[in-house]
Amino acid sequence: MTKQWVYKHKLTLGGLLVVILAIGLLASCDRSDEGKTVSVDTASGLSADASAIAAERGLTPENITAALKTYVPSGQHDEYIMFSSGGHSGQLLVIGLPSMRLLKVVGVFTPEPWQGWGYGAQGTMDVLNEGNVRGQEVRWADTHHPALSETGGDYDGQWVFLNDKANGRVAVIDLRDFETKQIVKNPVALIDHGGAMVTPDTEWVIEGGQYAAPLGWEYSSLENYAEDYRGMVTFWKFNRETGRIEPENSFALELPPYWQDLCDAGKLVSEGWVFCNSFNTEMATGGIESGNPPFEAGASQRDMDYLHIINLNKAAEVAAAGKTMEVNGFNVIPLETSIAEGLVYFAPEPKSPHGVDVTPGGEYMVISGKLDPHVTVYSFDKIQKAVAAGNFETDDYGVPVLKFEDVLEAQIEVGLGPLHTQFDDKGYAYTSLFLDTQVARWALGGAYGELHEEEDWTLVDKQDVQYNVGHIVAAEGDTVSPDGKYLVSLNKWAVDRFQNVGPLLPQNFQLIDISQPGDSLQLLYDMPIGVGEPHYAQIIKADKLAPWEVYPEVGWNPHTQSKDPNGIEAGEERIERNGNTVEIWMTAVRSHFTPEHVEIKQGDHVIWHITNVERAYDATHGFSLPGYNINLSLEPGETATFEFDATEDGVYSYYCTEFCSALHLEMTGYMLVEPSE
Ligand code: K7E
Ligand code: CUA
Repeated sequence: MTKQWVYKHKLTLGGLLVVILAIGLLASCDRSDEGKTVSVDTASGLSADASAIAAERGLTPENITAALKTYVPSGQHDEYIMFSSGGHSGQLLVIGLPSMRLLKVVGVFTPEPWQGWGYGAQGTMDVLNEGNVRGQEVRWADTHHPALSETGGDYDGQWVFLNDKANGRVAVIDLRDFETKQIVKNPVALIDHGGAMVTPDTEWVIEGGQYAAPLGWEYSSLENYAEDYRGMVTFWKFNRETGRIEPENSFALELPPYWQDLCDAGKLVSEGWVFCNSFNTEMATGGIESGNPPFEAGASQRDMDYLHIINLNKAAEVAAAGKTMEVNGFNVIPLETSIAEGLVYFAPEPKSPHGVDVTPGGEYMVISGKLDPHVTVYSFDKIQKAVAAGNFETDDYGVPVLKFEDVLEAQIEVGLGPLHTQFDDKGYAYTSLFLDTQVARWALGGAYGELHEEEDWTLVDKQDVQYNVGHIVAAEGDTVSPDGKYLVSLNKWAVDRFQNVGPLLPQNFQLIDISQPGDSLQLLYDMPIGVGEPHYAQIIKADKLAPWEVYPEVGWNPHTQSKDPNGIEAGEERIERNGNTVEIWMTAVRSHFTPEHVEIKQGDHVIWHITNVERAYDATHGFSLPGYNINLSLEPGETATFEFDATEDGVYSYYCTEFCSALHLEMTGYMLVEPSE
């Protein structure tokens, strides 16, 4: 029977591998392996045991090769790490490749109890409060695009940035401890989309807008759309020394009220420039209920929208020279200044575009029009020549519009609903096709033509995915030196791929082997994502990450990344009262808190510091104070502080929420709040 299932299937690469394996093993049937006798099935090359398992489970040769390519044995680590947006969860997902194992869900915009993110610990509350919107505590996010920090256009494994489309925010996550350090709220726009993307040395974090509104989202009637509503793109200045975005050194560009979509930074030959898509250049304002065309029709009437071509280096000079206006205290370069200084050019792009992706060398910008079956490739060199020649018309706002034929390099028919493009090391590009629910592999031209055998700018292969892919992401796929090897398809629909879990289904991440040239794409693995709808992800070589095993010193404050003045050593524990304020310095170690009794009075204000004095890898303690909504995660060396008013009297058991030792249940204490009467 094993013979049957090898030859029943056409000899794919996977099948070939099995056969090669068989030939290798034929030589030693019943060979002795570490003293054990292994009998080998001569047809499949698998041991008799493995053949029996494969037969029992109905696995095809393709299944078996996929399993061999993705299985990571216990104790071994993945070769790549994928950082994925957590969608509506507001978090960042960390996933190992090729195993597709979920390693962590990092708390970012949304409280996360296990990490003690947003449950009392001062630093975490401070960061979440930075993300408040005009005083509203916004505690969810629609995260779309994570961006790994780069040095010289390559991921350097130091930071990740993540945007929140819903409330126009950007977060900074430090990869020394995988914790969020900062959230900035965009002062100019309530909503964003084209973020976060970084420039090749992470000097700037790009946050493009989306649905136009008056700057600062001030009120104005939709009748005044063309005059009062505006688009924007913001450039956040990132300080690598402090690991923080500096709002005072950041700026935005005022743009026409087209709906800016994704952006990408130029690199190498196009470094210093930024490219953003737009749609709804029709400036449709909807109103189906009043007999107007609905948004989706009104916003897709024109054949062409505008690729925004931005001279970021020059814009930074103009901003530094103070040629800005202030919107909510934030520097904005007015549109007329941008036009006068030559900061912004447009190029026509078909048709309701979505993704813009710059090739690894920075020579080409690949655009996908959602309603156009082609990808359109622009040449940076031609853009520069067209700008220099001054051969352009202007849009209604006076922005120069370069001629399509002057800047076009190629158009490749890839299929229906193209969205996003990624690159590999073999001169191929990959474009997601939402409507065809496929991933297209196509051959780049120019300098990349030497890397592959196919004709330049031609379609090479298509891989079915399940179902309706949004973004795709290739290993190191946004860098100047992509690795190829793996591609993940971030599918919007799962339908029948997994056990039915009710009407709300997970999304489906599918791992695809892109290591071989030609029409060889192979689907390897499905990973359900049940915590929100991720949009984009980036994949970094795991050995570029060097996070701490424990915090550098006992008494470490993760939010300042330095020793906390209230961090203590064992033996320094104490409780001090000053009027109505009680301050506690506590330590945690296996398997006790010191002190174990905290006696206070109703109405006291309590300031409580806890230091985990452990130096052992993975010796984390939790701290829960029920009734006061406190939960901390105290990683080895960490000091955390929380404050509260003891409004309620009673007996409160605080306890460790991490199963840290055999006597973990005994790691507890009493807080006694004596009634004030
Ligand atoms: Cu296409 Cu926000 Cu990048 Cu979703 S976006 S898919
Ligand atoms: Cu410490 Cu459980």
